Amino acid sequence: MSESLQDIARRLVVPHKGILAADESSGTIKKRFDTINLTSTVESRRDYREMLFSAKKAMHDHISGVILFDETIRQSAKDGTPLVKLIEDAGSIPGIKVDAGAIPMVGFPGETITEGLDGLGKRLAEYRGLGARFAKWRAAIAISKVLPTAGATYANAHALARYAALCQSEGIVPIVEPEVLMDGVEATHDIERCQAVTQEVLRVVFEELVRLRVDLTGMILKPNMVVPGKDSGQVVSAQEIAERTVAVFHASVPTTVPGIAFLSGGQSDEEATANLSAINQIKGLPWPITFSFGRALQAAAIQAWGGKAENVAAGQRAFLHRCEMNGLATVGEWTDAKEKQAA
Ligand code: 5MM
Repeated sequence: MSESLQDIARRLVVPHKGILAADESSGTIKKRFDTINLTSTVESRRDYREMLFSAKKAMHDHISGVILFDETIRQSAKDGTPLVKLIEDAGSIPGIKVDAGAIPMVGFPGETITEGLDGLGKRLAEYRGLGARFAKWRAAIAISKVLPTAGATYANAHALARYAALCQSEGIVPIVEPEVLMDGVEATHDIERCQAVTQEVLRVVFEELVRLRVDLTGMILKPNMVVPGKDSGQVVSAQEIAERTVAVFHASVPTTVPGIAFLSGGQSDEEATANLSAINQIKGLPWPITFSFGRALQAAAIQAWGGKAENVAAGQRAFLHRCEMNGLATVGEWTDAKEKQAA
């Protein structure tokens, strides 16, 4: 018998584990490879993902699910093993990014709308056949003095809800990702503004999810943390970030949602881990709260690997270290001392 949406969702957010967002589209992975002077090809992308997914301890102990890009879900390792099987053999769940990216929204300067709904039902059925048990759709919301507008927030929330409903009808758990950007149009906003915008965006997203009859018990929310804009110059403690983020969730996220998994959004590796840990130190949270990091899980691994076969073990060690630190953060037990000691 196939697992229920609720079972899959619960498995994605078990303590000590979180989600690896390895769904960089071709343009994004090229940017990452540029930093190590590696040409992005079908083979180099495959080698990189194989390095991550075959990191046995990291994957088995700390990665509950992996978000893949269309190319990756169809690829096999050098020895012919499908990458999806590598993930499953580690006890992790394969997932798939199904949005087609964010494009400028007509009539809304500075804002974007995420595309990809046409034919989505059929694509989801195919991805399920390829092994995907959950999916992801990201909406990007920029902050400026006048943004976001109600129109763009609503349009993105509506698309997220249509996507989520389609996923559930295909037996796939939707990860709903409304990212309020820390480095958007101006990025000079303070943490208070990020808090207010995130709360309003989540309110509208849940309103649309309910309106379109999405089963809130069979989804995962992937939000941003409440942090100041990247160029604001504001310095805040992990504890303040944690308190403001949790306050937003209490105001906007129904307790029937089985779990929350953060994006890292351009924070440094250690900041993202420290903030996640501070959030999980808050008592009485009604949701399991974990990570669904892309950059904050991979940045060190990619540098240590450097695109060279002889550095696979070094890349996997760097990946394991971040996985272990974030695993501790899921139970509020990360400390700077553990970070330094393990490094
Ligand atoms: C890994 O990056 C994902 C894909 O980005 P593009 O479609 O732009 O190539 C991205 O959606 C990611 O899953 C989330 O934003 C979280 O990643 P970060 O790096 O913010 O933790």
